Amino acid sequence: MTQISSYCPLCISRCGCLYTVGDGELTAVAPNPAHPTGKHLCSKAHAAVDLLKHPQRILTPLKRSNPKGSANPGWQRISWDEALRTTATAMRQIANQGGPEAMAFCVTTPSGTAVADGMQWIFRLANAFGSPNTVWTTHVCNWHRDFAPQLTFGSDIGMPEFAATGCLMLWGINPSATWLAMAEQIEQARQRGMKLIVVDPRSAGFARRADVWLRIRPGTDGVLALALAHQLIAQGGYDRDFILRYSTGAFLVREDSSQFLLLPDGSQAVWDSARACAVAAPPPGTPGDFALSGRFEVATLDGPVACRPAFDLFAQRCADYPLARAAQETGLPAGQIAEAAELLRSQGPVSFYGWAGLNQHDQATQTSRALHLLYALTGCLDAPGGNVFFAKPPLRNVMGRDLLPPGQANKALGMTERPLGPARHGWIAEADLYQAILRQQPYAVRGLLSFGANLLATRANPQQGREALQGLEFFAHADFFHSAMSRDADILFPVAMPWERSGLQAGFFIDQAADARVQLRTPILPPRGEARSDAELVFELANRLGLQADFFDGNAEAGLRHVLEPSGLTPEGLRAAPEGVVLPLQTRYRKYQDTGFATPSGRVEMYAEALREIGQPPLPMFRETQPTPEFPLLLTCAKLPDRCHSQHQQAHQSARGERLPLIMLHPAVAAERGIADGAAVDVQSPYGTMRARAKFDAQLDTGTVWAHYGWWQAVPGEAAEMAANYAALMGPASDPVSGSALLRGQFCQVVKAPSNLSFNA
Ligand SMILES: Nc1nc2c(c(=O)[nH]1)N[C@H]1C(S)=C(S)[C@@H](COP(=O)(O)OP(=O)(O)OC[C@H]3O[C@@H](n4cnc5c(=O)[nH]c(N)nc54)[C@H](O)[C@@H]3O)O[C@H]1N2
Ligand SMILES: Nc1nc2c(c(=O)[nH]1)N[C@H]1C(S)=C(S)[C@@H](COP(=O)(O)OP(=O)(O)OC[C@H]3O[C@@H](n4cnc5c(=O)[nH]c(N)nc54)[C@H](O)[C@@H]3O)O[C@H]1N2
Ligand code: SF4
Ligand SMILES: [Mo]
Repeated sequence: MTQISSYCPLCISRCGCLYTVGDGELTAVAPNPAHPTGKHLCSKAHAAVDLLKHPQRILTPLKRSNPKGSANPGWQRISWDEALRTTATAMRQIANQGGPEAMAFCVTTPSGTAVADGMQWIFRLANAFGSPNTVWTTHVCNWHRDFAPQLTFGSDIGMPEFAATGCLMLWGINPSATWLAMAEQIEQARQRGMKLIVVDPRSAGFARRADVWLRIRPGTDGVLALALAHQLIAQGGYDRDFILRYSTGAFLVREDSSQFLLLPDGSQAVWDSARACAVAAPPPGTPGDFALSGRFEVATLDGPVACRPAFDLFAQRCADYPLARAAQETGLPAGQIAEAAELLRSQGPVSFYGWAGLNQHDQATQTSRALHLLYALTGCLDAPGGNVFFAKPPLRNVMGRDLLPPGQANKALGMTERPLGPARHGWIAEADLYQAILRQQPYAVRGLLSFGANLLATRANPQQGREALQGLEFFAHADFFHSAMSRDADILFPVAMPWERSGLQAGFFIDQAADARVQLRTPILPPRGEARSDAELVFELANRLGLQADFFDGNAEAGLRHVLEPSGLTPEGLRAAPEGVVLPLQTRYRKYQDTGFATPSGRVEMYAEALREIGQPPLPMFRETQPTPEFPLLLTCAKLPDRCHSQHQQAHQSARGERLPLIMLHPAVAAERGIADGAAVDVQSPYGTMRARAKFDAQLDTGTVWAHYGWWQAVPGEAAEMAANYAALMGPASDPVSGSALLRGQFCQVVKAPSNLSFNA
């Protein structure tokens, strides 16, 4: 028996752990309390023992022998050589005929899998090949946490400094199920008295124990953020000095054009109240008592122009949501909104974290803007106890955007429609891929190489997705298991499981000490069968495609050395310290005081000119959505502790038989429809139907239901594939800036399923 210090790579939490190996098998997984993320493990970590030896694993390369669309692809074993040769030949042929952009790539999520082990190399392959089209998860996952805040802060949202924060807002994240190491930090902070506000439609995790649990109506988070901001502004409970010195709040906006007023020298203007005139905005950080409210006539070369400071316009927008209106739109008691505002005002330093609950909506850009502007009012960004940008291990990025030939980047699908969205980075949405395959719009995509992902279970419109995958000229998929997606592949590559390959984790996020740790996970077992890691597959393909010069001539170790080099670390050094190396990194607070914010103005962008320039509202604005008699309930979803998305059911199958998705509804909602607890129901939306089992949840609002997602298999008693697929309820709605797909906040109806249906799970 050997015990190996490592970390569980299966989700964002990256929990420090100890693997016990004996007789060529993984026998146990235990927490490693000495590791900064090692206090707890979840059932998924322990499932490794079963997953590794699971009989359904793909263990050799396979090719189909039956036509696409057949229920049985007729998989035939082939050699690695044949699989690689066929794939490289098809890729070259497609690029020769339609340009490299006709070949798309796809990668699963690094937050809910261990694909991070090879992800940078996968992106590098797409770039070196010349394709700007990689379907990723960011638009349904982390865009509004990591990229949308660039519109306001010029950065991501950082990380709450849990140990010092006075009041934390958990907004659309449930770390008790999705990020155990973060939940532990919150737990400790609670014990020392940190206040906690939770915004979530469900009573889950910390919602049950928060000082204020705001049981929001799904999709109305932006309204709540503006209403809270209004309370802070009306009561003077915001950091005026920060807003003046470090935001564009004082910048004058012209009433006639809604643009910033520019002085003849091109600089933005602020109103100097003492001199009663517009003056050039000083560099960020300069003290000065400029107007934040009021309407001013400014003399320009073209005559007088009426202007208001951006902050005044923002404050007006917030004032559109007094408590009564906000309560009505969000479904929250007015008193609770006021209570939350009072905590923000009086219990700072304030920090916040939001994730998937804010990301899967068609108004997500405006929602994130509203939340980030609310947070800017606190002045706590990058301040002690606020959301801090910890010092990170300095590693080299090898995604290889610089390898993409000139002119290719702008061809990314979705770039024209959403120039500020993920397409800028070469990340495309499945909806755009389907369109390009099925309608050749804006051009034909004919090939796909996919590293995991299960688009038909995790993205809207799986029916169209199925058609699109079947319409591909060539499709190769790399995975551990067969899935809804793999069924239509031409070639399947067997992927080594995380415990059979190495991975590098540079930073464990949750505080500075954790974030300074660099750990190299080494394989604890050899790969089963002929499985190989994603990185090996990439390096092999790069070789066959003649791209070896971009891949260290096939030497992955040289690649790792190159990644580590700026940090002074080496592969040998990391292998000798399996528990990781902690770099001597120090947090520097309020770095913006030296460098400004990485926005066009160098300040927090209160008024987003970048949005105005693409025809979007520069200040947060929301459309109210109303239920109809046909579809009266708002449907949302959440992650489950024992699975990630559509994964891990193999572990459950062996442990306790097939499970069925549940839909949670208030007992009164069920009673109105004659639905008993545990009964089979059909969830209906304008786009499709999902069969599920009803479960009562008296904590829910009577207008809200939530359901499990990620099921695509045929349901017992109901042969059709997709019959229990949440994704089938979702339509084409998406955010106009980010392409964030609407997976939450869909209006639906729940009815009893036909009575002849037998559920046996
Ligand atoms: N309704 C609804 N839909 C959602 C969400 C939601 O909350 N509600 N969440 C969204 C979010 S946040 C995300 S990130 C996406 C995830 O979307 P996907 O990535 O499409 O989802 P998964 O079901 O996790 O699919 C992972 C697939 O990759 C395989 N895999 C796992 N690890 C590896 C690896 O290391 N290498 C390779 N080659 N394959 C691997 C798995 O076996 C599985 O088949 O789903 C989104 N979809
Ligand atoms: N166990 C487990 N852990 C995971 C994953 C997993 O699939 N399973 N996936 C990983 C990945 S890829 C991701 S992105 C993270 C995501 O981690 P989280 O953000 O925690 O994920 P979710 O549970 O999807 O959503 C968080 C909360 O948002 C709430 N919510 C739903 N609709 C709304 C809404 O309209 N407004 C608000 N304010 N809240 C809403 C849900 O009830 C839920 O409690 O988790 C990672 N960790
Ligand atoms: S929360 Fe569970 S799956 Fe995620 S890293 Fe920790 S043990 Fe692994
Ligand atoms: Mo995600």
